[in-house]
Formats: sequence, structure tokens, C-alpha cells
Amino acid sequence: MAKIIFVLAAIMMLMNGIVAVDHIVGDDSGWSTPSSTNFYSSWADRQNIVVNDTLVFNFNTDAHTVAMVPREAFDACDAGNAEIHNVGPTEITLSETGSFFFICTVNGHCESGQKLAVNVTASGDSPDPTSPILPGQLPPQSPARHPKTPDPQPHHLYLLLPYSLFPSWPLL
Ligand SMILES: *[C@@H]1O[C@H](CO)[C@@H](O)[C@H](O)[C@H]1NC(C)=O
Ligand SMILES: *[C@@H]1O[C@H](CO)[C@@H](O)[C@H](O)[C@H]1NC(C)=O
Ligand SMILES: [Cu+2]
Repeated sequence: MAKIIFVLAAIMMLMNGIVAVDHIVGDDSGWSTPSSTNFYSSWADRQNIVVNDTLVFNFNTDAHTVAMVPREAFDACDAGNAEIHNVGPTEITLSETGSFFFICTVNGHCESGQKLAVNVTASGDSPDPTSPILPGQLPPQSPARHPKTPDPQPHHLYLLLPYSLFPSWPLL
């Protein structure tokens, strides 16, 4: 039984696109000083990065570094006191939506274009503007397209009884 539930859960995750993806930064070029300063921005434009995907920075240890930095530091090529990863390959999992910025801190490399900005979107996001992005963002005027989910209240009542009898039970 547990096996069947596991398989079903795996299928549902696949259908929802929740399976995390590794993105090899720079593809075959890896993480290095690029031949053109827009190399990593055009690589980033070709990616669809969702929450919990991983960036893989391929480089030889100490030849380059990876530092995740704020936008201003990215613009200025100044890592400040950011944590520096100098062991290659470095893998960084992006567990939040938003924009993230990475630079190499070896002298002159960032200025030569070894810098990367990526946007991370929610896993449910779709390029189709008519499809819902997150349930919380749906306008209340469209109940027909988005039928209300069943009220969870009965579940709570069902669970409250054992908890009130045995208050030391851990929450599930
Ligand atoms: C990330 O989003 C910002 C703001 O929407 C946009 O200006 C930028 O081009 C995007 N970058 C990538 C790599 O998609
Ligand atoms: C991302 O991973 C964390 C830890 O495994 C998990 O708790 C979270 O639900 C995941 N988020 C998404 C959107 O898959
Ligand atoms: Cu470098």
C-alpha cells in the first residue's frame, strides 16, 4: 500500500513539474571568464529556473570562485563579505523565488563577464498568462474557472478529538 501511495505521489510531482532540475551554468563552457561579456546573461535567458532547482558551477578548485551577492555588488563586481565558494564544482540550490546574483571573485574575472543573474519562479508558474499562477492570486470574480476546494473544517474536527484526549501526541 505504501508503495502505491509513493508511486502516485511521484507521478503527481512529475505532473506538477515539482521535480528539481540541475542547471549547468554556461553549459559546456562551465564557469569561466567568457569570450563575451553577455555570455552568462544569454545563458540565463535560456533557462527556466523554478524553486529548488540547482545551479551547478563547473570550475577547477581555486581557478575561479562563486559568491552569491546582492544586486549592487553584482553591478560593482565587489563581493564585499559574501561567502566565497572556491571548491569546484559548486552547487547552489535556489529555494526561494526572486532574482539571484553570482560573481567570480578572482581579480578581473567579474569585470570580464564572469557574473550571473538568474530569476527563480514558483514551480506552478506557466508562460500562459490565462492560467492561474498561485491559488492566492486568483481574483474572487472567477469562481466558475476555479471551483472552491472542499472545506477542510471536518478534518480538523476529526483530528481534534484524539488530540484533546491525548494532548501530548506530536502533531502529524
Ligand atoms: C529577471 O527579471 C528582471 C525583472 O523582471 C528582468 O529585468 C531580467 O531581464 C530577468 N533576467 C533573466 C535572466 O531572465
Ligand atoms: C523546496 O524544498 C524544500 C526542502 O526540501 C521543501 O520544503 C519545499 O516545499 C520545496 N519547495 C517547492 C516549491 O518545491
Ligand atoms: Cu573566475
